[in-house]
Order: sequence, then C-alpha cells, then structure tokens
Amino acid sequence: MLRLYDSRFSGNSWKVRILLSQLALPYERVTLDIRKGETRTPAFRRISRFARVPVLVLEDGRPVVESGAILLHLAEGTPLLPGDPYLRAEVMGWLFFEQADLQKNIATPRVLHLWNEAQSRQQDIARFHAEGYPALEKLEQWLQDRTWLVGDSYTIADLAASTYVSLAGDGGYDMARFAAIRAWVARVQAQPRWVKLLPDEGTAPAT
Ligand SMILES: N[C@@H](CCC(=O)N[C@@H](CS)C(=O)NCC(=O)O)C(=O)O
Repeated sequence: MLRLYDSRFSGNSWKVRILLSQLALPYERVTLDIRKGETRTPAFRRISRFARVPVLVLEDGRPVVESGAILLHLAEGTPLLPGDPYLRAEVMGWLFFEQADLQKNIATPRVLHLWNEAQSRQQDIARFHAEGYPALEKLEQWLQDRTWLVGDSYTIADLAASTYVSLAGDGGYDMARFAAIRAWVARVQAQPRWVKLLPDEGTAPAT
C-alpha cells in the first residue's frame, strides 16, 4: 500500500491527501510533528533526503519527495494531468510558480501566526507579503477570464496552486481584493472528493 508521511498543518502534505482522495487511492498515513523535530531524525532523513514532508513511499518502497513531484507521479495517466505536451508544460509552469512565488510567501507568515510569533516577526511577515502580493496579483489577472489555470478543466495545477492560496488569510493576507481567486478557490474546493486540511482546523498547535 502507498504510505504518506505528512504533518497535520502542512499545506504541501494537504495537496497530496486531496489528490489521493480524488483518485480514490488507499494509503497509510504517518503524521509527524514538525515542532518536535520528527522530520529531522536520522530515521526520517533516510526516507526524505530534504528532511521535509510530504513524502510518498510507493508500494515497492521507493520514496517520492516534493509535493509537486508526488502530484505529477500520482496524476500520470489521469485527466488531472493532460497528455498534450504543451498543456503538461503549462501545468508544470504553475507547479513551479506555486513553489517559487506563492508557497513560501504564504506558508511562512501563516506558520508565524499559528505559532503566535507574528507580533515579534512583523518585519519578516512584511517582507514575505511584499513578495506574495505581486504573485497573487498575477494569479488574479490570469483568472480574470478563465475557469481553470490550464486548458478547460481542473488539473493538478489548480489543486497545487489553490491550497496555500486558500490559507493566505491565516498569514495575514487581505484576500478581499482578489475576487477571481476567491471564486476559483471555491470551484476547486467544490470538486468531487476534495478534502479539508483538518476536520478541526485551527484548533490545535501547528505541527
Ligand atoms: N517544496 C517542498 C516543501 C516541503 C515543506 O516545506 N515541508 C514542510 C511542511 S509544509 C516541512 O516538512 N518542514 C519541516 C522542517 O522544515 O523542518 C514540497 O513542496 O514538498
């Protein structure tokens, strides 16, 4: 059986859980506590060369690291990853943009808020916002006259890009001005078998 190493509040791990659900793939879940250092143990580093979740261990024991790589691997041959080379490149373009421009700029302020460090790290948060807002503006612009990021159907590009964007408010981003993004996130979250980050979101310490 597939085995997913994740953590409860990890948006990158959440992407993989959404896709596993949407593809109806059974898996075993191993949830680590980042704050307790469980991603940095020698045993976990043998599974994850970057000492981070998510990691998907395939049925033959080989690990796949990096959320984007896991999504690409799982979605191969399904309608969530187009077969056409140009459309595949477009999907990958969004996966790279999400990692380079959106993920860290949203995830880090969110973690600082969740860990009650926002007050003491205001300058850091402002720096992340200064890079995150222009990325959100580019996404907003793209979505002005489109339903989905690539082609005319939902793909892993929408799944990957929407996860952290949907959590941006937790990191102090004002999302009121991004109407097209908010409508697109709602469309993504209405897809069949989409799953929430947590059943009891926000009620426990971030890990
Ligand atoms: N680019 C990686 C980022 C993974 C990542 O940042 N994982 C975080 C949780 S969301 C983590 O494991 N952090 C543990 C640590 O930094 O010690 C991906 O997309 O999978």
